[in-house]
Amino acid sequence: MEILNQISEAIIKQSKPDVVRGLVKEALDAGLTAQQVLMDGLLAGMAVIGERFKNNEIYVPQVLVSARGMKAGSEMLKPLLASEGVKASGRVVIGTVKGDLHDIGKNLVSMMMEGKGLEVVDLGTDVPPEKFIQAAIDNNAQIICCSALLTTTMSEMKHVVEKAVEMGVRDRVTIMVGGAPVNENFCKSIGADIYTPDAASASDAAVAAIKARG
Ligand code: B1M
Repeated sequence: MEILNQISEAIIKQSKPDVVRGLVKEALDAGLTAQQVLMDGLLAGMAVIGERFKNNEIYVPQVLVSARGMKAGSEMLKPLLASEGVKASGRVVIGTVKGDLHDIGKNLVSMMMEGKGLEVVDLGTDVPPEKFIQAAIDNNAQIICCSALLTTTMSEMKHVVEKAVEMGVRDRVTIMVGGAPVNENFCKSIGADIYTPDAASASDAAVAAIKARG
């Protein structure tokens, strides 16, 4: 689909947020779903940026500009993703762990969860373990979601699990973990409850976990 390629190209070429917004609008007006625009337009472009960053073909400033375009586009999709979803009741506290400033994946998880009708309390980035736990207590949340994109920060997730034990709420919260360097084995090794590889499976797993809690 030509318009999806144009959206992906706009992200790759670091186009201004207004350009990305215009293309997203065009795609939606043409009848594409928010999910298609997200996956095959915005995320497809961001995947190319990730590869180029990895290969030192582009640097932090360029990645930041692409990330800004991605954010502008995905914010337009947020209400649509929500209305495409199914209502479910439950509350989730989400954040990127201490020392880590990556928030694009975390924001997607958050959006998909809202799309499933969950209430999401987003703590942002660089979130210390005690803040996750205190927010879960204050908001009476059933789930804590931790995102990490760096191998140097993923170990902070273990501290979140330990803090939940220390603050006496471990049995009251399901702790979910995710992000590029995280996997199932790591999840088990730190005593967290659920690992999912992407935003869609994270939102499904959160709904299932809340249902299982009754
Ligand atoms: Co950074 N960065 N970055 N970066 N960055 C990575 C992660 C890296 C892999 C690039 C590379 O070298 N190949 C590398 C990490 C290496 C490692 O640790 N193994 C890296 C590095 C090294 C760094 C810095 C240290 C660079 C520097 O300063 N020298 C620095 C660290 C800053 C800090 O956090 N303290 C840094 C900075 C940045 C920017 C600020 C420039 C920018 C972030 C902007 C922002 O987030 N607002 C940035 C970006 C954009 C990236 C890449 C290019 C893209 C990340 C992204 O947003 N992907 C990334 C390379 C890459 O991933 N290929 C890279 C798109 C996003 C949708 O995917 O976040 O993986 P992701 O989320 C996925 C899943 O992982 C999952 O769902 C999402 C999709 O559905 N998911 C969850 C995420 N959280 C989940 C939680 C869940 C479940 C699923 O449950 C709770």
